Amino acid sequence: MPPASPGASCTRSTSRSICRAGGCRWHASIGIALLGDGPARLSGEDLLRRADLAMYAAKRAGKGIALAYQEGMTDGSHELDLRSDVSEAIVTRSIDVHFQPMFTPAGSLLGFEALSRWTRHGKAVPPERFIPAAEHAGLLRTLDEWVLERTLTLLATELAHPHELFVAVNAGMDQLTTPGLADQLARMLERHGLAPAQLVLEVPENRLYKDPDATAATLQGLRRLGVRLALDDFGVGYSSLTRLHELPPDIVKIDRSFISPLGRPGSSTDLLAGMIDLAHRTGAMVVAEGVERPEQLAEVRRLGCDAVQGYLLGSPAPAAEAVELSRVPRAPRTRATTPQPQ
Ligand code: G
Ligand code: MN
Repeated sequence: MPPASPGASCTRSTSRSICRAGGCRWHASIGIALLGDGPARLSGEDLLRRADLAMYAAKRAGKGIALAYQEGMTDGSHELDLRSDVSEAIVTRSIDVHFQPMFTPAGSLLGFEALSRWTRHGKAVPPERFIPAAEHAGLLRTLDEWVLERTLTLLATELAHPHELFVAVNAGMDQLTTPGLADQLARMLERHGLAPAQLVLEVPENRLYKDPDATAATLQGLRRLGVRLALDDFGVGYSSLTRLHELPPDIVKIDRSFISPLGRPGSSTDLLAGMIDLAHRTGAMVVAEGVERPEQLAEVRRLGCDAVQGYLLGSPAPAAEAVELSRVPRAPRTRATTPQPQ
């Protein structure tokens, strides 16, 4: 808290916590706003509003403390509005599912990653904002189920050559700790006439770290079913090697931060080559994420990645574009589980 300068006007806004039975405990949350901090003179009303915002921030920070107003403080109502809007969008199924293609380095289509997209008041809201809001609203599971259903429907009924392709969905923490997930997926896949290996569940390393026991049980169930598991954003989370050892995953998706320097003068490929080798030795198929430039594609091809994904080859796009892409004639291939790790 910045020290109050002598003579500065000071507005305080306080609140008390509830009085609990069995002994009253009072807390004061104090919000402080100073006059004369900024270039423009504040009105009394603005000064009080700032003190109020600082008080709300103090309450959210755990009560019983004093906080001085800082630029950008809000009363939290934006978050509540976002939560309520995303809840409505989920319940009314107005969250869109886009699909980003994955290819072999030689250019054959392998499958698509499903990514939820939400437009609010005409503007796209990034998933990093609306996914936590959905989680807070208790609706992340509903959203994940909707994305899964939409994705399996696309593969089974809309894409050309469905049995040669796979689809990947990003698994939420809720899903991974749900005991009946494997049974639920088995029923859905059967209903859509799809083989379990045609579904890939993408899990970032960090998520596995949060509740290892509960997730381990779910992952074993998925493995028995034959749904494939992809370790997402590989290389930037905790205990990458432990995950490779314990799971081991069917697919390793190398985080784009390892791909972006490729082809730049002086950039070394030693670490990436080692990661690819390590993943291959565990039997995994390796996907390079975030391929944006031709030099990167040339490098990941040279280093032996099995699949590529990124804006250079295709951005996440509405289902109609995925359907269009699936119709493009291509070299004959075997079934959806290709390419096999080398
Ligand atoms: O964590 P995960 O790999 O599932 O993240 C997928 C996200 O990455 C999506 O939001 C997608 O829009 C974004 N994305 C996909 N391809 C690229 C790319 O080539 N570059 C960058 N920077 N982001 C990408
Ligand atoms: Mn992913």
